Amino acid sequence: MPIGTTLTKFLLEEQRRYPDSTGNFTSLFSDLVIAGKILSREVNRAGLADILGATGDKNTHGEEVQKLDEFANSAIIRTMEHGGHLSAMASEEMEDIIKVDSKYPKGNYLLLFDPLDGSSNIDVNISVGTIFSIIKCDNGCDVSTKDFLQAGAEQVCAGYILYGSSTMLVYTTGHGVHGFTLDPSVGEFLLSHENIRIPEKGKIYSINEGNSRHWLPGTSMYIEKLKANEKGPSARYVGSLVADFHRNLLKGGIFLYPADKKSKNGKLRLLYEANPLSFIVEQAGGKSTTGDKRILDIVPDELHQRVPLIIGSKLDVEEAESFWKYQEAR
Ligand code: P6P
Repeated sequence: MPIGTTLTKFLLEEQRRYPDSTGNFTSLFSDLVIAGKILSREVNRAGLADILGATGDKNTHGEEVQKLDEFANSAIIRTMEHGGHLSAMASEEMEDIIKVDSKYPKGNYLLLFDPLDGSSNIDVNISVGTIFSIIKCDNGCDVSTKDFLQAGAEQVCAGYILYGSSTMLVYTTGHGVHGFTLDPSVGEFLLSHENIRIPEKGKIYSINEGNSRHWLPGTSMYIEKLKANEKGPSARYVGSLVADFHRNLLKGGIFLYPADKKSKNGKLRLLYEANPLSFIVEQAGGKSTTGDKRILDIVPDELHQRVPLIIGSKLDVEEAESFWKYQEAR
């Protein structure tokens, strides 16, 4: 498709590939795009509105809730709940699933999302992002938490919206990874990166070296090996998952948030962080693992479970995996 094609047109072209499609998914995705445009506006004016800073509340994980976090969470729920395509949603900001109110029609999709990942960076104007995952629910509208506990390989769609120097939406439905850049002057996401492929090997590694005192031996050995190499990679770590992932997706590289002595399952969440990014990276030719297991094969036990995440260029991830035999029992 030509550069500059609108996301709406791209989605309709995608839909035409399936003669028996109902258009439900396209409509669902279009609602999500509206939420992304709303969040882009708010994130880009956060410094002006009384929307910076923390609310003083804590989220389900005891983390400080930033005002924009709260706005993003409710904006997505409000935009998505009446479309008639979802039975329920799950948000990083909320302990329990959000069932679509009975006053609205329901559909057979479930939406999982991290409304504003990296939100601690908001006040210092560092890129943040929304991450989303769409799965099917088989039993119609009688949905419960267990319907969300599907392996990442079951995802219908995964994507993220990066609020950076420009706002980009990147997604996959299993037919490649495609990137769209928001043109605020027309209020449309325009095709800018069709069929993104991650380089097989990169020159960037991303890990919080401040945690090195907690690292297990395999992690330490791998990072030391990278550093010992004369032509080794550069370190790049924003502390905002979507920003670090997106840079590595386009340029090649590896992002690691491994299990360590302090966090036996790492920090990042399986269902609405690791799974969607893993679907994307595999569709782009990359790899995503816990160090021992393919992320997309993990059958979740709970909605907000954490998982170690090593994700990026295929050869880089495979090299990291070769060191995981040295990890002591956690
Ligand atoms: P640390 C942001 O809080 C986040 O969830 C991700 O966006 C980011 O990759 C990670 O945590 C950073 O965590 O412990 O390195 O500050």
